[in-house]
Amino acid sequence: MEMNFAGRVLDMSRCHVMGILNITPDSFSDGGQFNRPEAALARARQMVSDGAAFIDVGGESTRPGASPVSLQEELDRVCPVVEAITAELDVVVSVDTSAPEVMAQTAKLGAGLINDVRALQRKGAAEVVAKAAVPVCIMHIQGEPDTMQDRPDYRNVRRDVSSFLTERMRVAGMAGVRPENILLDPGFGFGKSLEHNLQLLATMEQFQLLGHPLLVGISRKSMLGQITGRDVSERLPASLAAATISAMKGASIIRVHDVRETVDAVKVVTAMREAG
Ligand code: 7PJ
Repeated sequence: MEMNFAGRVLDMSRCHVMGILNITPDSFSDGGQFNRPEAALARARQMVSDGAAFIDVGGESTRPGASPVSLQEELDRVCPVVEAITAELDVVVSVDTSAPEVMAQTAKLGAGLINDVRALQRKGAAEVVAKAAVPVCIMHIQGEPDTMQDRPDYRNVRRDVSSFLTERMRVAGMAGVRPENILLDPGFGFGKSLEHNLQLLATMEQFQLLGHPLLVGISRKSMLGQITGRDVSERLPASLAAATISAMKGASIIRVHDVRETVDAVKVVTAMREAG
């Protein structure tokens, strides 16, 4: 199960770590201190030497209540960083965006993955991804980021998330996105109560039946705060537990803030798997 990310070919039957690089002034967990391209590049270098196979560059905060960012502002934040990382580092650059224009421009600059938490629902997004012929992560979300936690509601969360992903894959396919370029993500925390998140975690392996590699992001999320009572700065142990569970349940990419520690946790799962 290989996937080609702008020339970098990875075996998706293995588990890889994606480091989060927020280029937002209001990022909830790093305070947005990696604002300038040079500082962002330094952080990316560190994550690559810690073992990240992907760097996920994001210029829009999807935190509930975050202020919206203009297209020009998002382009100004993200493009220089994508350019700098692809020029220097041996890593797949992923771009966390829902804006078709950002997808198009960053794909031209060498981005190897489009990570859209709105599942290509913005007008023209699927067409841009198809034309760029770049892999895309389609994530489940219920509602819009600013209001999604108001009243999350499902008949059966696993089945509802599956149906949504299947429908979004159909729309992407109609626009010309090739199946071998699609990754899926159940979208932890995106319009979900703690119970919904736990049901998705418990049944994660079933999403493999959809036939695409899985990407999972749980790092430092509020569901871990709800379980442990810990503040965001003290959620590393809980994040490692969630990463380990995800790796055991077949996730191909784990999106995290703490790359070095997560790489070690994933190595234990991989070693066990290779021995068995
Ligand atoms: C996710 C994401 C996730 C994917 C964010 C945060 C919120 N992209 N972007 N999956 N979460 N694919 O990191 O807490 O879970 S932003």
